[in-house]
Amino acid sequence: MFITFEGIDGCGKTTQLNLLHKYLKDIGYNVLTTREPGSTPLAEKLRNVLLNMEYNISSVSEILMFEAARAELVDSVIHPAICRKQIVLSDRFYDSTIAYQGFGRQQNIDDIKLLNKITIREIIPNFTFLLDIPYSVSLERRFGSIDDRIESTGNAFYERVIAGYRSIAEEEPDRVKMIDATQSKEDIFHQIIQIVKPALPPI
Ligand code: T5A
Repeated sequence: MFITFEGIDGCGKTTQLNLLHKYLKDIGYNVLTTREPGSTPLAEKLRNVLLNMEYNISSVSEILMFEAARAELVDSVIHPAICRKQIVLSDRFYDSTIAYQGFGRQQNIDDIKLLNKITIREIIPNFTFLLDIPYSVSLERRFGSIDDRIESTGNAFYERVIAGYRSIAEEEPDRVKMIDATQSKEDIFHQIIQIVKPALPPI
């Protein structure tokens, strides 16, 4: 089983992923968590470049670096873990590139979908939890932390990313479950569990 968490920066992905990880481990599942970009030595190096304010990266290079990080992660971590029947939870996956680079940076979405198809090797999440918050809430939750290269892009960019995520959820309602993430952590987790529990494989 493969579950991904999506949404704009500060939406609470990591919080919910950690709660689900603990819940599944406590009831006896073998769970692996990953983050994008990252979770392999090369992908973590690409993450440092992608988020670093020092670099002025073209939109096309940015897409290709996110895709390269994803290809590394899928090949060396996610695919083998799924073959071992582990439950994999990922903090972001290919929807991020459609939302941020496609909608946010206004790059060609069909081209991104093709690149995603190449990198994911037919690994599609069983569920994707889209934690939906307004940009103002993202700013509140990130108050006091220093913006990285993506976070510094600004309001109009994030409004397009939010709209992009919502359209992905509308296109694929069976996979992408959109949750109002302005609710409490506990209420959000309760909704996630209600969806995940009936679909869990036997231990
Ligand atoms: N990116 C990534 C692309 O542009 N294209 C791509 O293809 C990919 C893969 C990666 C950046 O790269 C971009 C998107 C990103 O800009 P990241 O590692 O995913 O960055 O980091 P962020 O999205 O910035 O994630 P954060 O760790 O900042 O935020 P999370 O994980 O969404 O939120 P979390 O759980 O850390 O919570 C943030 C704060 O809010 C509180 C938490 O306690 C914490 O303080 N919080 C809540 N407060 C109130 N109510 C709730 N329900 C709360 N839930 C959490």
